[in-house]
Amino acid sequence: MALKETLKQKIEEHRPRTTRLVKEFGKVIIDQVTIDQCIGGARDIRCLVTDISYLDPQEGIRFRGKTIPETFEALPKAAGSDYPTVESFWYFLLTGEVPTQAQVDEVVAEWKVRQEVPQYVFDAIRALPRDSHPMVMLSVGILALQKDSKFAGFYNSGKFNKMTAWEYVYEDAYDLVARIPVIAAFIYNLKYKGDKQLPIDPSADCGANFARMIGQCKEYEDVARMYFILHSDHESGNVSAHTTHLVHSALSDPYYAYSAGLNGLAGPLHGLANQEVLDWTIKFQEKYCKDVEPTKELVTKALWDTLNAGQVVPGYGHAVLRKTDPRYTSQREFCLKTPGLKDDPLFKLVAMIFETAPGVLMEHGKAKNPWPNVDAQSGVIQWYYGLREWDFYTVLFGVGRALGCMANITWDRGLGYAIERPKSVTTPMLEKWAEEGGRKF
Ligand code: CMX
Repeated sequence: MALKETLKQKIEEHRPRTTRLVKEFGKVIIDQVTIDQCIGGARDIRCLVTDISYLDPQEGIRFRGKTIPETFEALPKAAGSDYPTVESFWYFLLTGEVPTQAQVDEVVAEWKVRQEVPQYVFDAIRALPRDSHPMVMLSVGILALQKDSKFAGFYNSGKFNKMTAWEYVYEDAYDLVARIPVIAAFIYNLKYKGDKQLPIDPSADCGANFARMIGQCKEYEDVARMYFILHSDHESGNVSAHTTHLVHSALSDPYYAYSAGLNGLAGPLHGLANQEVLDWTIKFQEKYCKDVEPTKELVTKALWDTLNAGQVVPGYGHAVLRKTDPRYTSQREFCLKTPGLKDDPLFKLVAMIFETAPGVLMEHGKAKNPWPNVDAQSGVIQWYYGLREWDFYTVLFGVGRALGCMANITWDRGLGYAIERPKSVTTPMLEKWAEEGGRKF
């Protein structure tokens, strides 16, 4: 069955479950909120729902119930590759079903039609100062696409219908995931390659096409596939996914929603951490290792210098995870099995930081999770393949994250989730409830 038909069936089968939960069990209590959660970033409060992915603090992410190795194992692979195509993963995220090769082929063919980016998007990005951060360019590019939003068109048509609204979100979402790699490649060539643009390869899948559009080698095709899949989704509470969900909950179309999500991803505590990791590591080399090989002692000193300066160690810690991020492990395994990369001095240094930083962070005693997250390992792979402009790394994250955010808001509309509107309280209220030992209901 074609992707949209499968999705339609899944959404229609799922709807009664959501309706029943709200109607019959709407008042069942599933969580409580403490003052530190209220002031401390709503950490751990169970008030979002998604079936696209789930993040276990110990185990890490599962996409549609599958761990990262299980996901890579289950999905049909790109021709001549050990990695699945991004297109097959898109089918899987949306439907929860592993597609057949024929279903993947259909998505690959449709993706090619959808990936054409209108000229006005490139013009809007070109009009920006060339030294704008590439995340600004990406966010502007996505927002520029809004003009032709099918969801906005449907809403404005006077025929808006809650039951079919998801179909228009799906159309925009699919266009967006197909176009964002092309926009990202355009930004790369504009900013770092003197605007020498490379054409779309109509014979290639998303990963291969991206590699070719940024002038990369054949091996990089798997890097792109792996990278976009690993960064796609991390349940709903992270800043980029949550922002996208929140903005779309006002029935803002997918372009408004994802442009906003990207602005959140651009924060150094979230997606920008991958650029910060490279910045930290290169500065470490320049400062401490001009004439000597890096050692654990030097790494320890540099980590303490960072912490004593009141800064965070980028790439370490997590709001939910309490173990090494399996997205880190997956990328590390890629490095270890890639000849050249496993002996690369920067990879060796990142490996040394991995051996050292958790102990330092434990001794420092603040971070609840001293282990590396996805961002600690991703930059070194890009660096090895010659993509050394590290302010571009968050753009790569943004291309991958689009898959999860767009799958999520398609389902948000399919299940008719409400506009998001949590309740605020005031400090005097908190002080009163604190003295009374809790709020009296
Ligand atoms: N280095 C130094 N201090 C850290 C730290 C780190 N890597 N991680 C957490 N801490 C500190 C926090 O800043 C906080 O300090 P204060 O009490 O002074 O405010 C304290 O430890 C407790 O924080 P936490 O509960 O362990 O972590 P949070 O849930 O508040 O924050 C995160 C999570 C990721 C923002 C934080 O670990 C961090 O800043 N890490 C470095 C940046 C990073 O790698 N971000 C990328 C995360 C993955 C992604 O989204 O891409």
